[in-house]
Amino acid sequence: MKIAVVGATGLVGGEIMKVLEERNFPVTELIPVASERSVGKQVTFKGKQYTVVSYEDAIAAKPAIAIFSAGGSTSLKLAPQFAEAGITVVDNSSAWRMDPTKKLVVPEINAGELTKDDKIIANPNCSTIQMVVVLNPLHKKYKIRRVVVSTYQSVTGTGKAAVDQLFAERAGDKEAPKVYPHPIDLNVLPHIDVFLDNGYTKEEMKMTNETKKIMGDDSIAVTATTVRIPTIGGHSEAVNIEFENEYDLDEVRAILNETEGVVVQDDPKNFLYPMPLTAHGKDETFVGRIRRDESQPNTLNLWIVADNLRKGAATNAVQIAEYLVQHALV
Ligand code: A2P
Ligand code: 11C
Repeated sequence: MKIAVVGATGLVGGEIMKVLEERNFPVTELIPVASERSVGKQVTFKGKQYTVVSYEDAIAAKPAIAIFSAGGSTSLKLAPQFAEAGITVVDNSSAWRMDPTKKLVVPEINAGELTKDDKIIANPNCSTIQMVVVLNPLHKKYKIRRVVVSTYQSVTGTGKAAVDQLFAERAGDKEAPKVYPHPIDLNVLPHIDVFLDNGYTKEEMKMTNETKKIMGDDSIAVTATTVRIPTIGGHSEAVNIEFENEYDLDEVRAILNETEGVVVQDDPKNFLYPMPLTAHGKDETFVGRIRRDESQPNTLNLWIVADNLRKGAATNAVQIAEYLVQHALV
């Protein structure tokens, strides 16, 4: 199967090619696409060099699937052109997620909604994906009323330039180009994406709105504070969950232990809990620090970590593509 990767020279694009290779996705021809300035550059896939082409050449090559990770404005402009040519787009950007005519998919939760007619499929935001894979099985059992989440997000979520800023600052380079409005090394920024009129950031509202759409339940209240920290391995989240019904802590552990794609790491006495360093490069979502919120009934605290470039982006997108192939939807 011919597969295009749009944004192939970026951080997520590189990860998508790695994941396609590792999971042995049936790629017969890879078509890497990036901006005009990268056309002609080489990328490596399965030990072979591939030349980056323009989006026009990619459409002409008629891949079955195009996985996009080239930012929202590129997606808004190019995804419809690919779809029009009969190419199914799996899009990592925020461009189409809340469009009521597009599906927002985390395969473990709602891939069953996909049909042959879905030509642009949205991949959720990284911080949302890792949270919902843990919330969904608990919602099914105990019904979630409200979620309060604070995030600790990797600079890799911003892209290559942000990783460069962190390491340049660490090396003492004061002249290095800045993508954040403040230093990021030895600092914490309560600011991810742009500020909105309601005082929240766009990242915070993504967590609220995308969660309801993926889990198919508008009654779940979600409030978020999203924070950038100087780490690269993954995003971490402190999550407080209020259920409608009583829960049992051992049963919560058992449910999460059985949930596909979730790994419970919860042995604090032996200092075992999820961390970005240990989640880095992994496809699973890690959960630990599972404990009762003793301040009110039916409420649980836990800590979730995942590699935002993997399950938060590339892995989830490739899993959607796998589902399309396995169910003959492309
Ligand atoms: P390029 O390297 O040519 O700029 P990151 O988020 O890591 O910075 O990566 C963004 C990715 O999106 C890169 O591969 C970048 O290509 C690609 N990209 C940016 N603008 C466009 C565009 N107009 N058309 C196709 N790809 C684009
Ligand atoms: C971050 N979550 O960590 C963002 C990156 O909507 O796909 C992904 C932005 C998005 O900065």
